[in-house]
Amino acid sequence: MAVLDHIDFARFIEGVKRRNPGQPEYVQAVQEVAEDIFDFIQDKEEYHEYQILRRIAEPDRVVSFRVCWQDDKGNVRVQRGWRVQNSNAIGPYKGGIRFHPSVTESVLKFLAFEQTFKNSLTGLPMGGGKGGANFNPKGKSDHEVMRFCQSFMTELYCHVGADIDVPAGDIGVGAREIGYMFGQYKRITNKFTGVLTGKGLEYGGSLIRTEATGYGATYFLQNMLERVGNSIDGKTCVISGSGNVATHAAEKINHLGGKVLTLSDSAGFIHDPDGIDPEKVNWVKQHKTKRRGRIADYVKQFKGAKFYEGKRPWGVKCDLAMPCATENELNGEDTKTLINNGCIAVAEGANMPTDLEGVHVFKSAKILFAPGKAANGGGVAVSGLEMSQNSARISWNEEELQKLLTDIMKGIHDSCVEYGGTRGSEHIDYVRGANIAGFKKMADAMLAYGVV
Ligand code: NDP
Ligand code: 2IT
Repeated sequence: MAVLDHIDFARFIEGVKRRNPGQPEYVQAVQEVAEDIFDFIQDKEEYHEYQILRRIAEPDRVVSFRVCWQDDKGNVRVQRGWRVQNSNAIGPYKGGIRFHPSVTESVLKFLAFEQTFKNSLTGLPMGGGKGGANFNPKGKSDHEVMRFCQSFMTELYCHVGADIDVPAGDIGVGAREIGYMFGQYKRITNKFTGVLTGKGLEYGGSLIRTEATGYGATYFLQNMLERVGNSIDGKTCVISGSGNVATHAAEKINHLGGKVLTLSDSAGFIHDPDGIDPEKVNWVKQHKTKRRGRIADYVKQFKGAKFYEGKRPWGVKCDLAMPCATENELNGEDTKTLINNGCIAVAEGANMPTDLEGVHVFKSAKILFAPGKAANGGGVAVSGLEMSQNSARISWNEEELQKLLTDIMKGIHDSCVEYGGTRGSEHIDYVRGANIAGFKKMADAMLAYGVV
């Protein structure tokens, strides 16, 4: 076979930018991974010959569609929906659905790209995908959300399936939305299959799926600390977000003896110096999911806490940090502030919450830094276990699932250690470890398929 010249890094990134105009989040995600992969594949001729990196930086397909729905006043509304099927090299496409006004093709492409590496790291047979719409669920009635979900699934159903592509939740998509979408899929196809994960327990959902991402990210943090003879016990932790991932991370930090100081939403953050204990976390969960309320209301409920409007929590002095809200919520300045304030470990519950400059700061400061694709893999891992249970038409108990989740998180941690170490140093570059370990499995499967 004719072999092209080894392309250099700058030319590769230029090409990615040229082929994806106006898609900064996607370019950022590819660049962060490529920085590590270039070095790894340097002397591995097959990966060059088969253009593995170039092929990975091009989604298998992107489907986009119009989603028409009617609001409660009878107005016709139009949204745009997408499903990005990034790679099914090691299993059916798998990844969440996001409903948020900020959703664009670039955001979903970056999420599907990250998801592919994350799913590979779990060790389960899942490819990577992501979907969503620029729909804002905030302020919408249950009936409006239901009509939107039904219309969205009416467009999506022909692209997904239990052995094809299995969506789940993400920002703005939780149990309620999954229920509406599953109901519509079943209605259209007359099939009861594991086409979605994160389902209710009454209709094929798995125990601990709801908790899995936040718990898993905290287990990862604990694994990193234990490796260097440290622990979460007695440490303070700053958390951003107040949704599914943030509240379950807060819950687990409390279980493991840590003290949670902050939570946030898109309007600002609350700082509670007394600690956001389990009872307070429960209140936040109820307030954000059942009442669809705002984090600012926390200060009316619990004395001693303060709300900082329009601000992020990274200036609060802490030992540990868990960004659990959204992408690019931590920049280079924020990462320096955390380090200067004595933060020793960061585990990303969100996807790509640290921007490229921030990643470089964490890497060169050599603190314990777990990227989202490693640390937040617990959610999709339990989704993978939900798929297995659905295929076998059985349900595992909580104890079995808890054990599987902790084992999978330890497995991801150990893969990062295997590929992220440097000879002669105790330090682990978890970003490099995750990128290389995630890449290798996928790349080797692609080699087995030849040029497809
Ligand atoms: P939720 O919708 O449950 O919560 C999202 C939280 O983040 C809310 O507090 C929300 O505030 C805040 N937020 C959302 N967008 C922004 C923004 N642009 N600026 C500031 N705050 C924002 O979502 P999840 O908890 O499920 O997801 C959080 C992160 O975790 C995302 O990056 C997601 O991709 C990632 N993730 C989720 C997994 C899961 O299983 N759910 C698995 C792995 C990763 P507000 O209420 O004001 O919108
Ligand atoms: O980013 C993620 O890993 C998720 N939103 C969960 C995906 C899934 O399929 O459970």
